[in-house]
Amino acid sequence: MTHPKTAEKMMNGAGPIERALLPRLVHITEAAAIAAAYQMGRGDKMLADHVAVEAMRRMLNSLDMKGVIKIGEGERDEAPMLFIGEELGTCKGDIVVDIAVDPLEGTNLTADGVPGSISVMAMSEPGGLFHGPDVYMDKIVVGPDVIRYEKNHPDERIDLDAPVVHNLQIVAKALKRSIDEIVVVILDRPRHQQKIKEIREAGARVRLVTDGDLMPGIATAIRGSGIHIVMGAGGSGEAVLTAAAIKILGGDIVARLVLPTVANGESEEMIAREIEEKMPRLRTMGITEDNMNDVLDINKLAPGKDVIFSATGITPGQLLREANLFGGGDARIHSISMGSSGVVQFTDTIYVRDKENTPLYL
Ligand code: VTB
Repeated sequence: MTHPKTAEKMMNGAGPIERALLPRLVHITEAAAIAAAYQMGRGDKMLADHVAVEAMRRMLNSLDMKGVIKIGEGERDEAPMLFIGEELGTCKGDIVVDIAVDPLEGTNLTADGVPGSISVMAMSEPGGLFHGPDVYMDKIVVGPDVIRYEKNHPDERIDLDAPVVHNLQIVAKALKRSIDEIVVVILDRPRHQQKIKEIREAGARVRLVTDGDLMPGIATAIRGSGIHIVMGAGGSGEAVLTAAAIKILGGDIVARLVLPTVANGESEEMIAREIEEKMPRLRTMGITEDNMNDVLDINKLAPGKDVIFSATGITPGQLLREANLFGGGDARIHSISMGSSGVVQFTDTIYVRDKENTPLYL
């Protein structure tokens, strides 16, 4: 039998962005993660974020491309770098990309030296990633088994507006297990109290995270991670980054924009102030009071055909090991990167400058 040449066909079918930039992308999140790892546990989240941002920006500017930040560290006037609209790259060649970054996802986690922080980014052709405002998205993230189940049962779909138990039932049936055996990840916030109660009443097990529900979202698509569904409202940028990865991995995400003051149950006055502050800008993005509550599916969140994604561990996580630092800047670092062709790489990279003193071991 001749072999099916699957890998060759996938590699040759990759889009221009994936071909040119996926191998570089992982080095960008590695550089940011190493920079942040040096600030791990120092209790200074601003500093940890700052060095990660600087490293990511330096690396992005070395790429032969014309890129623009669509999801970044904030608006131009509030973020000195990697602000929304910032243009990056050498502008050499004809690659043009939209960029979504979170140089340090989990600033508190890094500052406290506790698990779950990563450096993460995605790129696509222009228009390939949802260009949303920096508010929250309420969301549900599930793996490919659920997609397969939904295809075979068109009346049963993951639904943001359905009771929690409805969604847990679908995940349980898709994974051929009972709800008791399902693990839900959700951010530990007062705004999620009711949802957490409903999840527990439905019988599922809950893993509360203080920060960082992006990697857990990706973990729903990876068997053996022990995470089956992610629920709850978190940063909208993180939700788009999750969508980019989960689309490549064949899972699903449904989401809806929500203002933080609304999600966190703040006073009418605070809500009114946030609306006044943010709506003008939201309108420039095509988001109005009328369509703000629309459900965003994966094709809205990550419509791109040539999407690439990379995440590197800083502190230990479910999928990624922590960044190990050796003397003089040498480091060993663990990443997941992937592209629309379907290639998914786990890379265990060792930067060995000092070959005599940095031993390589398996
Ligand atoms: C979420 C989470 C992030 O911020 O976006 C959260 O995914 C936002 O919620 O990892 P709060 O405003 O309640 O913190 C993080 O925890 C940090 O970016």
